[in-house]
Amino acid sequence: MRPTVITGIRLASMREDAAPYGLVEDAAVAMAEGMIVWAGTRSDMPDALRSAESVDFGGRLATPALIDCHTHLVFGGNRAREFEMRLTGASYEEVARAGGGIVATVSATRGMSEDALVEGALQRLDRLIGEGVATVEIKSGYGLTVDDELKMLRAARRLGQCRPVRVKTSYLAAHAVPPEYRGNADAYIDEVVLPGMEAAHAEGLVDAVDGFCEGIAFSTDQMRRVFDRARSLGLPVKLHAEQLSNLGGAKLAASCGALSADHLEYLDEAGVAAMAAAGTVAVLLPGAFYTLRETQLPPLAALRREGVPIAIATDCNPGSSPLASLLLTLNMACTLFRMTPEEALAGVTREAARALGLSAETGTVEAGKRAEIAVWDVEHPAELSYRIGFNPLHRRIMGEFE
Ligand code: DI6
Ligand code: FE
Repeated sequence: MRPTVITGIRLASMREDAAPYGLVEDAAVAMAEGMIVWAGTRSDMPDALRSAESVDFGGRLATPALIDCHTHLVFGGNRAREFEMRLTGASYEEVARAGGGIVATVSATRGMSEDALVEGALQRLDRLIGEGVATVEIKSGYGLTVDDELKMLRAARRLGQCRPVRVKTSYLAAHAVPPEYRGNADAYIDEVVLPGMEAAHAEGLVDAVDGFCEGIAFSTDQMRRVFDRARSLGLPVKLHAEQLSNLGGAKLAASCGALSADHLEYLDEAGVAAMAAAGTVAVLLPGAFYTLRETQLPPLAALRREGVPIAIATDCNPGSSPLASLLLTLNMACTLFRMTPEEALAGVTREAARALGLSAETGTVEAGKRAEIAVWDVEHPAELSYRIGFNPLHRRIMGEFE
């Protein structure tokens, strides 16, 4: 197939070896068969590409297409009522203990068909795609029976067929203890989480295994049992850790070679060191921090000092982060966490790809990666983080350029 070259772009390739932003003025990117075959300064372009068909973008900014590496995009109902309760004083944990919270979404999700779940999630997925997202991770975790977890994962897989987007699934049956197992988390793991994992894996529905390690959810010992089974099936693991308290979840995750540990407001030095040693990505979720009015900041200085890769994501879910905008997430990461716009953009491109085990395929604009590029009506990449409620996407390129 003949290559196509895009020109008239300022390129923020986000290559790690080319700070800041991997910026290239007057750049060109050549693609063929869905792959980037060459990227760089236009005047350096090999002669063979000069006669290729080219499209001029009039000086716009090109970045890697965005990656939302932590979402709960598939769910039933909404939790506006709980939002009201929290505004009159109840905490997230109190709502959860009173049978609301995650469990409320579980009953709504159990009551919905796979088709209805797909339809509901498409609304949110289309918002993300409309902001240049090409890859989205989607978790189960609101079914909490074998059949309902499978239903959620099938819905997630179907989303990737309904739209030109890459979906990576995470099996999150260890998200909450359902009411029928209240006080009996170990039995829930034995009777639902582990057999459900085997069934979902056998159907090709699982790209990674996740859990929620927290006082209102599962202990590190319980998560270790879940991770041991995941690893025996050859599945990568990740964990919601240190979101509301410090149970040492990140350390456990790192010791299991986790792709990522997510949330991390209460992460301590030992957890940071364990993640650094294991190469586990820190996925920070400013939408949940904002919604829960958390005041404990994730330990950014320590993460930076130890060289832990940092990604950010929407955590789109009906309770703690009803957020379907990755651009707003960039702004929140900068304003709330004091991340730099460059770190934030890396967090939804290169580092988000790393958090999903996709570094070889996507996350930067360079030869050998998939042709997944976002073209923006902005001059400088910091503008993507700076504005609030503004979507400057001009064009999203996903594989083939038509
Ligand atoms: N932490 C979160 O922030 C989400 N899940 C989790 O483990 C919240 C899910 C919800 O409230 O529905
Ligand atoms: Fe989450």
